[in-house]
Amino acid sequence: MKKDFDFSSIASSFMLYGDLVSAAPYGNGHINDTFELVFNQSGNQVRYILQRINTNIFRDPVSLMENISRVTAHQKLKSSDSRQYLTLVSANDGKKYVVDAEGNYFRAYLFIENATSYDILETPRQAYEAARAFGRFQADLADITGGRLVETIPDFHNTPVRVQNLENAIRKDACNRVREVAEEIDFVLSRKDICSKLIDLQKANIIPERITHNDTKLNNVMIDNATGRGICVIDLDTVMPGLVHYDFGDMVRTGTSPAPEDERDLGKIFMRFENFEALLRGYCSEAGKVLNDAELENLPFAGALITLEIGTRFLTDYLEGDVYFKTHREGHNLDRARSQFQLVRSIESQYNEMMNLLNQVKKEIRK
Ligand code: ADP
Ligand code: GN1
Ligand code: MG
Repeated sequence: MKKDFDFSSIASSFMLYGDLVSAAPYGNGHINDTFELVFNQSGNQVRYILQRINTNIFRDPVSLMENISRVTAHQKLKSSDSRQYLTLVSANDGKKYVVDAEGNYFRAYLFIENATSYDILETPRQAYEAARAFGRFQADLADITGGRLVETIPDFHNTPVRVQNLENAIRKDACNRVREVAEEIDFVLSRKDICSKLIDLQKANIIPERITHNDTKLNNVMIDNATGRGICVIDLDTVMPGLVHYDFGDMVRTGTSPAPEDERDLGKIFMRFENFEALLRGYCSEAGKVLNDAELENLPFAGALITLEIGTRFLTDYLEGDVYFKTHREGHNLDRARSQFQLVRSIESQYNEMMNLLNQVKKEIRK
């Protein structure tokens, strides 16, 4: 990560009061550069989050920030607790972002104190709470006004396009890595027929487009340290029109395995059914009532599909030379792809149990 940004100058372009005490990298995101800023405000230490938007990935940062402003303003209307939504700090010129001399886009948020974003969930209760927060997020945004949100990354969860990208990367073989990963490639291509299932249901008007978060990795929700409640959904760059399955699927991907996303010991990777149940119940407690039958019935499938899709993206990035996701060691993206595929196997093997539970939960919702 580039570290020599002029933090004093950037910070002074935002409406932040006091003296900047420190600026340090923060968090484990794969995309943006996140920093913790500490200010001395009349003797009190106050923290802020500063982020440099990754404009290689988000090509239209101005529209992206417009999306985030609209989303957070709408959330504010729905909540009386300011820790339940992100608050952007305005720049001195009234905009919600600052561009530095080198053309980097920065935004600043109030720091949500006394809350934690977990890379690995410790208890099913945390899974329930995180999923409840994401469910509420979708429900709150259902009636956002002002027209369709901008698609910040087109085809972000278009799984067939993601597989197509993998096939292109195989054909190019830019880093001569294809020969190492025949098994992984076969894993994806042998599942090609399931990849368009959700998009086909959408095209047939069986499942509707809604406003979704699209990056519901469990570390993108803050859990209150004192109450254990899921309080605030963060990382709003990909909030845009989508299918609810994209959100639920990514919760299953990141909220059910006891091992990290880049675990190399495949024996440690599996879906904990009790976490799946907690995610399903937590999510449905907020979003269940608005979902139609086809949406509900495809939630178990979504876990396998989105895990396969993200694994495919890691594998593609490995073949392309690690140009998209931040990596911290040799073969990091390949380790991530392998772990995702192991999790897909585990999710697939529990399909019947997931459907039985789904039918039970559906009856409870429809009562
Ligand atoms: P990325 O897109 O790179 O994943 P995130 O927006 O998720 O970036 O931020 C990275 C990490 O920074 C989060 O996982 C979280 O721990 C922390 N974080 C982000 N925003 C806030 C905030 N407003 N208050 C406290 N912590 C935050
Ligand atoms: C990225 O930004 P972060 O780290 O929350 C990625 C997600 C992937 C995830 C895999 C914009 O999420 O799509 O699922 O890594 N975000 C983007 O860990 O590509
Ligand atoms: Mg994140």
